[in-house]
Amino acid sequence: MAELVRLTHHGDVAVITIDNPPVNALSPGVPEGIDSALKQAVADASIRAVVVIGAGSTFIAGADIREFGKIVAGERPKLTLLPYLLAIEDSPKPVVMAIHGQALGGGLEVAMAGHYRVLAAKAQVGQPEVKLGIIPGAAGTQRLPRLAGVVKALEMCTDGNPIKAQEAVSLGIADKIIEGDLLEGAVAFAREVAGKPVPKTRERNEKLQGVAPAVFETARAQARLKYRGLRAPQAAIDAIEAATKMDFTAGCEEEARLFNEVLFSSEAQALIHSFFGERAVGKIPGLPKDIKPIEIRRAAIIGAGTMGGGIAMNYANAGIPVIVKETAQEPLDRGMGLIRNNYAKTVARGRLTQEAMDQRMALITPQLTYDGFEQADIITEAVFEKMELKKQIFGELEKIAKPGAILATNTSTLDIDEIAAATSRPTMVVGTHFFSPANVMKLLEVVRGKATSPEVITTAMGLGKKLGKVAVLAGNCHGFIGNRMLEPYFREAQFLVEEGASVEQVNQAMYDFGMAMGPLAVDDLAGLDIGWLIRKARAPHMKPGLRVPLVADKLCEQGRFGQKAGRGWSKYDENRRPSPDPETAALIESTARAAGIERRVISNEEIVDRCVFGLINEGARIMEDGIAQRAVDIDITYIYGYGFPAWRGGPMFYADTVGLPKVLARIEEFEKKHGADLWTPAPLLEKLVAEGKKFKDFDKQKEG
Ligand code: ZOZ
Ligand code: NAD
Repeated sequence: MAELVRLTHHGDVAVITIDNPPVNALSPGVPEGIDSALKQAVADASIRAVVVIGAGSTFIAGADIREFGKIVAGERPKLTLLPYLLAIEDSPKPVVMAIHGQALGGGLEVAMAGHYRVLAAKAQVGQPEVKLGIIPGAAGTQRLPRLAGVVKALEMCTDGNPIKAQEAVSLGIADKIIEGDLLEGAVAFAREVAGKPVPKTRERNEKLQGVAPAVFETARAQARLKYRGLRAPQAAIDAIEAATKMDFTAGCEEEARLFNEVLFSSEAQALIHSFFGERAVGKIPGLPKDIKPIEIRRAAIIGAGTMGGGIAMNYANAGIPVIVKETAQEPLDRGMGLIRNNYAKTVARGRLTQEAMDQRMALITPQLTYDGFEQADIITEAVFEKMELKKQIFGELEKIAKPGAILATNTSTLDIDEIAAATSRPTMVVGTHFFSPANVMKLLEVVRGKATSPEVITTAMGLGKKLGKVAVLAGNCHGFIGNRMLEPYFREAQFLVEEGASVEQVNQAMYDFGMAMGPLAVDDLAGLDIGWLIRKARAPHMKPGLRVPLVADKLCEQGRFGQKAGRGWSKYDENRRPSPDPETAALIESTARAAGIERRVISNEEIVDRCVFGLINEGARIMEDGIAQRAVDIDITYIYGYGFPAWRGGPMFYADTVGLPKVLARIEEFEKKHGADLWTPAPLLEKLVAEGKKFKDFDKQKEG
């Protein structure tokens, strides 16, 4: 195995290089390696200063996140990074940290233990631990406020976002930006400071003085709002407050106590699962590794509605020219107007320059013809959700698209194979299911048909990354992964109101569980007419006598299509603020009474269990059917596409956390009460329970 840490001499400067690909994480052996190299450098009389640098594309991306799971499982002792960092700071010879790429988490903690920090112009530094449900554990909460000030440290440790080199220098986190060769610049800098007394971050207390207690109270209140239900941001604030109240050693002890508390939390396990899950979904078992993706230089979209417009923005944002075709001038103008408005809002918020907006708008060509489609590498259909229309369009595309162009559909439910059969090139057909609003939502569900070629699958998955999305691969069935699971979720939400819960109670219970919005609020936002159309199309295929929700169709018959109509499950004012709608409540009651449904008091626990266990049971079937490759694919789909709380790890991880025997028992209870048609436990769930296994064991087996 290659050495994790190397020591070389550049004249009178020692250079310690960390070489632990891909991101120089502080895996076992790295801190020890730095320590031993430093000891050698200090003992060497020919050396006057030390530079620490990362090999490859980055400095240090933090602790090795894989180790955390082992610590929690009791397979590894606690990490002890702090003593090594104290040794760096206590070095009598100056230690210059030379940072390119990222210094994140433990990486920034290592950097702050050095006496100086120099940065490459594109470097970034940050304390992203909260995103993993933990806090800095090697004095980050004690050293960062000493360098950057308490307010900035609070911001960086609670939002977890990195900052750029220039800001790091102006805040005092780093000393200077090196233009040109970083190592050369760092060595020259080290020579300049050699022989001078070494500044120690832990002894710099000026920025800790006179901080009003209100600063922490405000930070806590903001974090409660912004990071609903999360403990780690609060713990990070506690640790930074400790830095202002205790000496450095006591502050570090307090930080370690808080670090251990959060490390063992279910929030941290879930967020760490999400971190690796987000990366795991890109790995597709069974696809040859050496496939060359098709290069996407030009794109075209059919339909400039809600989705077509958002998808066009994705391409423009990635610098890819895109044509948008409509049937008539009016919808085309409306679509382009929406795109322009969306960009203008971002400019007004200061998140985009006018110049960048103009460049992006210039990449989008609106038109009523197929002109230029023959040059597109990918054509995405985003017209109404009607099979006949989609087939007609794919038939037309066949004649226009160049050979080798990907023919994608944004359908949310329809059969990809049936659409593909409308062309003579089914291998080129794929579902690229964007989520609304497509310019914002991070999920891209890539749907493979039975004929979709490996090149097309690989390209579509890679396209997700190019467009800044997380792409998950799904198989072809009604609703694929995400919307198929949504069916029992929405169904139960509606049954619950028919059985006596109020619309507000159902929404609030699911919001309190952690969902971004309650299910009936989502329905109102998306538009009740969408589900109505789908239900009408599916009605002939439904099992006769099966209990179906009764109220949604009635709301639609009255034109209560949700937010856009000002009324749906709730009432909406001109600012789209909801309030309870007595007319809806009366309609629910009369409908339930007429259907002979007994109304009763329903607990929030029942609401959560029926909605979430409905999702989980269908998720297990989806795994069994091979529609989802792994449980983690479902988790990531739900976190990024449906507002499932990442700190619960996604529905399948949540089921593992609750315990599959408990989940099964509750589903069996629902089966007895509400019938086998709706609640028969998924055979995979029963099998895993019988074997004493979890969904995550299923994933391990899949990965071999
Ligand atoms: O990978 C991106 C990133 O953001 N990584 C995570 C950074 C982070 O969260 N760091 C904080 C870690 S926690 C910490 O450091 C706690 C702490 O305070 C230490 C305290 C010690 C304990 C004291 C106890 C008392 C990054 C921006 C770096 C790179 O992005 P890219 O898009 O270029 O690449 P990715 O994300 O695809 O990553 C490439 C491969 O590297 C794996 N990886 C990344 N960061 C890792 C890591 N593996 C372990 N540990 C990390 N910190 C990543 O999973 C991916 O692997 P493959 O197998 O999918 O290729
Ligand atoms: P929409 O009604 O907002 O837009 C559809 C657009 O397609 C309209 O502007 C219409 O004029 C245009 N159109 C119809 N026939 C056309 C043709 N032959 N040529 C060119 N343009 C044509 O619909 P939407 O919400 O954008 O949905 C589009 C697709 O995306 C559907 O398949 C839908 O199921 C799917 N989808 C929608 C959402 C959502 O939340 N809205 C989310 C994911 C997927």
